[in-house]
Amino acid sequence: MACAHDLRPLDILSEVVPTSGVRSGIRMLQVQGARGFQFSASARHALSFPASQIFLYCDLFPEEFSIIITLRVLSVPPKKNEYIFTVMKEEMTLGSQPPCTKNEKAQFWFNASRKGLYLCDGSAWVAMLEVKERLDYVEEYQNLMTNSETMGIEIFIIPKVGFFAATANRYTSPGSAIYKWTDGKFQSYQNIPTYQAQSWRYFTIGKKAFLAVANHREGTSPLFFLPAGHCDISLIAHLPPPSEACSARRDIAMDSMDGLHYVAPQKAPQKRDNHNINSVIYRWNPRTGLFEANQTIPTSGAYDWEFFTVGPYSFLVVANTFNGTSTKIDSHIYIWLGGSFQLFQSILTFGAADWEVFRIGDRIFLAVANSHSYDSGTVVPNNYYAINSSIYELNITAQMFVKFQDLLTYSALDWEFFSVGEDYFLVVANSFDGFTFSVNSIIYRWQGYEGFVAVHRLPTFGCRDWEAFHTTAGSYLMYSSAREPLSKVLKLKTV
Ligand SMILES: [Ca+2]
Ligand SMILES: [Ca+2]
Repeated sequence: MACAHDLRPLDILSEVVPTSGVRSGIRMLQVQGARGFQFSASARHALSFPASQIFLYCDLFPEEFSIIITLRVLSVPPKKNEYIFTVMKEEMTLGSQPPCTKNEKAQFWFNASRKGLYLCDGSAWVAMLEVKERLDYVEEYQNLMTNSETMGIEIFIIPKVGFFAATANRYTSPGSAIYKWTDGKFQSYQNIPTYQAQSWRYFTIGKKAFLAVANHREGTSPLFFLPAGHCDISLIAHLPPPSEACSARRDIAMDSMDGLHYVAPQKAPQKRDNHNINSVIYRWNPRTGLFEANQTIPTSGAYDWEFFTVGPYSFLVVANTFNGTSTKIDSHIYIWLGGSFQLFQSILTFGAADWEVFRIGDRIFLAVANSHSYDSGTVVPNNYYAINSSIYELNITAQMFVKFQDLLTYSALDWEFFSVGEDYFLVVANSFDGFTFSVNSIIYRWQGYEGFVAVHRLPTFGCRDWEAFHTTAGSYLMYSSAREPLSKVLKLKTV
């Protein structure tokens, strides 16, 4: 934007303040030698004027914001009506996020969707002015007919290629699907044969990108490799080796520690009723380019693995669902010590289906989705499914997670944490209330001392998984259904 030469000398106060003066909203301040006018925040619209009054020949200047530059001059001669204006830099870009490297240093970028002005500091865009958005309501945005019922969604970005969603679908043919975000919607991109797929994980090791799928029945959990710069998915490995057939995997956790990388699908049970089996931690061998078994961990119907770090420490948490007689069993948190994961803490869970790790400021939380409360040895409860799911907070002094809050859920299968503007939210996948799969999933807002408070009730059917994602056009939630071949994208409308 080359507007600097179009600037004319301007007395900004005469533009803002009517000749008759203003009665409120403006007052003069003097701090040592500097004198200025302070505009009250509530009256700022009354005191604003169109930017076109300054930028006479510039159509590009967005109406949504103004630039105010105040120069403090230490010694000002009395009664001198002079104001100095300058446009700091002539370059500005609109549209989606441009690169910010040394070449773009000191350039501006106006993000139209977030109504923010950003300055490139040579490596990252620094917010100069940002309208803080607040979640207003949720709107149905896209109905995505899926290949079959969908157990899990993974949303990922391949740099320079785009935005993708992988759905883990029930039926082998046509298998699971990859969708690409095109013209503001997810559109079919590729089908991949899977066997009652439970979940996908996208991860990178160095410059290599991978997609791993957890197959529930039959065969192995394949690992796919995505060559940099495009999305031609090619199979590179099977985990575990095909000899260990008849698997019951639910999930794969993938993260890096100390430059090493691990993947933890659940190992095959030998009998259908044997739920207590070892899960395997795989370690990436950069020399062979393959994952190799590193450690086994006893699990009971492990549904979900989550990896997280706290300062220099690495943790792995597993959601144990069922030991063959009861869902009221311990789920375990492990800490990485001396080359393997060691038990850190056990937490009683009720058919735990998911752990979600999230941070608010410097506080660290773990939320568990409890799916059902069943024990073959006790009296049948009124309802197996209307039970509490719990949030735990890490107490650094006590070196343990301590219960923070209970929330009533209906066969909860997934938690997803997300933020909008300065607010934090959790959405829970409620799947079944004991009678019907038509149950509301709930968005909770973080309200500090009150904890999480329900703010939105979203009708869902057999809800299995929630994912949150942001594009330059806004923020979205997507959910999958384990009961019908329909996933939905919802748009978060903000004010
Ligand atoms: Ca999880
Ligand atoms: Ca999820």
